[in-house]
Amino acid sequence: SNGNIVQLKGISTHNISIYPEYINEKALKQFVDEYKVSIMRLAMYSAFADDVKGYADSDDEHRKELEDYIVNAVDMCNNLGIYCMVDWHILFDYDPNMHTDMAIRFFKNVCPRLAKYDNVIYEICNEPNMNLETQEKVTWDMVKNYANQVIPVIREIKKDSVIIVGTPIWSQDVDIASESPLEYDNIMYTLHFYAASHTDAIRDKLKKALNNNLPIFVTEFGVGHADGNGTIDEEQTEKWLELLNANKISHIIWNLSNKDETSSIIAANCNKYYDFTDDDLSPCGKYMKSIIGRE
Ligand code: IDC
Repeated sequence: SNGNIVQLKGISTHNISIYPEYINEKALKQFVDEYKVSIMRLAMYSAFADDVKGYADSDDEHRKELEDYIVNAVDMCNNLGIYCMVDWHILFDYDPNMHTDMAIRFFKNVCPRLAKYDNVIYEICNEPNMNLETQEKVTWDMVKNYANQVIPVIREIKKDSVIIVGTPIWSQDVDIASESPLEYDNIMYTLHFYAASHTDAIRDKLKKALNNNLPIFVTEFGVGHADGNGTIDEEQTEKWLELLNANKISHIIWNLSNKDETSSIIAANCNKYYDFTDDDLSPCGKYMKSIIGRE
């Protein structure tokens, strides 16, 4: 808002319905003070995943719990002076248009409650992707159709908040979005990468989008494989970070949990929710500290 260039770096939760405990004041304070985090992302799955219902296929009680959780998390982040990203995390509901009504309901409920905060960034569809049975892909026009219905709902309450829109496929086609951006102010576009899976070809998409002046936010990245597991690819991660940091592109690492998979930053045998020592961090978590902490 002051014309300064800002690059945010932070951590994404895993599914907040499964791992809610990690968002607490003590943990957040450590992330800010020690890890130098300037943004937290709240991944609220919109639909069923990992045996747990999402917002759209849940009941009203759970929906209210999720809304309260998000408001509380934004408040905690605000008290610590950091940003908080509210992520409508579509995934197995691959087309955002599948749950437009529910997304509108969600944003209509939470935006008024968050209106007094200036640290909120809205991400309206994590990763548009494809019907795995028919291989039919969600197009950028389909995403725009959804965005054109949801953005006005947020705008009605918060005129100038940053709103981030996912891109096809699994938030990689920023080049396509850059050829036909949305017609609103303060919109950014999502690029996601998992370093062991996504390399030069996706970086080329990013470069093309940057050449077309598309504002990009890497709202999720992994240092391992796209399935959240696999080995850490430090060489490719460093190539990505070089590109992101040279262009001051904000980025958020996946994920804050102790799930037994490569992308979790907490070691699988650690059952703490705060006061983490370096031994409590997984290899990804240790790498995370160096990624976020570097100048
Ligand atoms: C993965 C989690 C994994 C979980 C799966 C389904 O790491 O534990 O079982 O989701 O819920 C994404 C998604 C993100 C994925 C992640 C890794 O945004 O939800 O998390 N990933 O597969 N896009 C590319 C990779």
